[in-house]
Amino acid sequence: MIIYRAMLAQHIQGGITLREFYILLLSVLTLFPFQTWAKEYTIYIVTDYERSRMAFEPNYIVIKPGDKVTWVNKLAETHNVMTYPDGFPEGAAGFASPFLEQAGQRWSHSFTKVGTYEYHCVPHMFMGMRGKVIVGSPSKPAAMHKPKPEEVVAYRNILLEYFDADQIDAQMSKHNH
Ligand SMILES: [Cu+2]
Repeated sequence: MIIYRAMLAQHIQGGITLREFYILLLSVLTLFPFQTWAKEYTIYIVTDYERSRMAFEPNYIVIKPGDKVTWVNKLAETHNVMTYPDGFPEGAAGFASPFLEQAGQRWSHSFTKVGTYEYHCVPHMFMGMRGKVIVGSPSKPAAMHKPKPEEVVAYRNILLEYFDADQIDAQMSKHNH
């Protein structure tokens, strides 16, 4: 660190001192905080009765930390947006929206921690209604959340309101919970 500072001081010789450089850097960061550059993304929640298709569009996006994603329900059909119990990076939090039932109803989430977020719609999980948000760069498998047994039980209980136990257990073992 000391060597680095010395090198930096050499590189800005003749201009400003290192102290002035830090003061300048600090003022720039104060004037243009992180949030200034945050972007907003929209994902449509699509209900297509004719093709028996329920989907998030797009179902894969890459964003930056601080960006906000808003899910918008296109039709008056019940959907939600919920991370799988192991579908978010270690040290981050999962998320779950309330049920969106009306056309035009929306829900937003801001992402701060880098990594992979895998989510689905609980009522239409078995129709393949899922999506992925990559914040910064994808998580390595070891960097994903490992749900505690009680988290898995709580998740299974939510699913039991919609599906048969057999279906759920087959799905959960496939997903390696
Ligand atoms: Cu759905």
